[in-house]
Amino acid sequence: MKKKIALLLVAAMTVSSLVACGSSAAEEPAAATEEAPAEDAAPAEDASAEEEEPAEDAAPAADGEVVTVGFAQVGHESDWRAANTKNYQDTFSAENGYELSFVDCDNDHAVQIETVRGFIEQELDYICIAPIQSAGWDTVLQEAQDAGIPVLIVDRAVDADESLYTTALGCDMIAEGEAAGNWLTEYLDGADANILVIEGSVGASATLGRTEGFNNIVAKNSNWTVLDSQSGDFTQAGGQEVMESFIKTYGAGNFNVVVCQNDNEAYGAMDAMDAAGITYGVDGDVQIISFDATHDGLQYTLDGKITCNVECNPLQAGFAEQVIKKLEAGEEVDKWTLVEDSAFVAPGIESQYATTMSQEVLDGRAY
Ligand code: GYE
Repeated sequence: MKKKIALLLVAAMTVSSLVACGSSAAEEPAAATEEAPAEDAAPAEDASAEEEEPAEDAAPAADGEVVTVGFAQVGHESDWRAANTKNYQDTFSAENGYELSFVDCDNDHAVQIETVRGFIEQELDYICIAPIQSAGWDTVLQEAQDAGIPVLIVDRAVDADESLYTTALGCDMIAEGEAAGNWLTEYLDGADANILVIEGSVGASATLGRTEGFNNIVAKNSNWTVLDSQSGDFTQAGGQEVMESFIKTYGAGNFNVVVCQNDNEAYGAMDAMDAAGITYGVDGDVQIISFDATHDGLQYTLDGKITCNVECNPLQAGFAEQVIKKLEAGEEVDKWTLVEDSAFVAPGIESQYATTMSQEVLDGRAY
């Protein structure tokens, strides 16, 4: 059924040449099919896609054929990523009528591009890309389009022209950054802020968006200073390293807010502050803001160590499957699907922007 869809798509996009199928694809992808990426993948019972829109139709392919899907995943840098990977593997399973070629691109843009070329070469039915960085996609997206393979940009965004891909889905990263800033404005209630930011991976839309959104709110608070902003690469080790260097440079007592652009970085930052004897959390000298709101991140929020945790829902595969089912049925799909998220604050804090953490909220966390 791949060819059928391919031809339909190429026709719909009025792309001039049909003979470009196969394109200039280079080598095999880095790996294929069910490569296990993360050491700490979420346990099976955590993987239920209960926050997703349910996929109603039974069989994905009307003609009963297996639908082949390539997923060029970012890597295995975080708990969020592990939950996202597991969700894709569970959703695009053989039992559900799919053959998933999963490739962990280990946070390497060049590997990710070659992986997509490999998928094109294999003539897969659909390609999902979670872009490591937002720049540098035009050429390979054009190659996929020339080959008539629908591309779903998932989780993070690309800055390519939207005519080069079929659909995009994910959280609104700028809104997440603004949510963090709005909560801080409310919480500080006019008090000064000396802020250190541990950013995510350089060039990732999750990093760019969260930074831009937070800075939009910083600009509205003349008594806030961002002392420094450095990448911790979305990893715990990166978060710890950056925090250690911040502590050396700025010294304890000279900052009162640390923004970590994901939970794993926050764990590393907490380790660094523990080692330096700096107190943090609702009763400490430093307030930590984190992003993702994974199960462990929310445990720290419930414990009052992370004061505010802005959610990003990793259970996104159901949205991708819905798009694929629609395309299989010859239906039109939206260009953009927003995966909604919210925010959580430590017990004792009331916020118009966030839910106050409780054991019940934590128990209901699926990832
Ligand atoms: O916040 C981080 C992961 O792209 C939203 O990537 C995702 C981010 C997430 O490594 O933990």
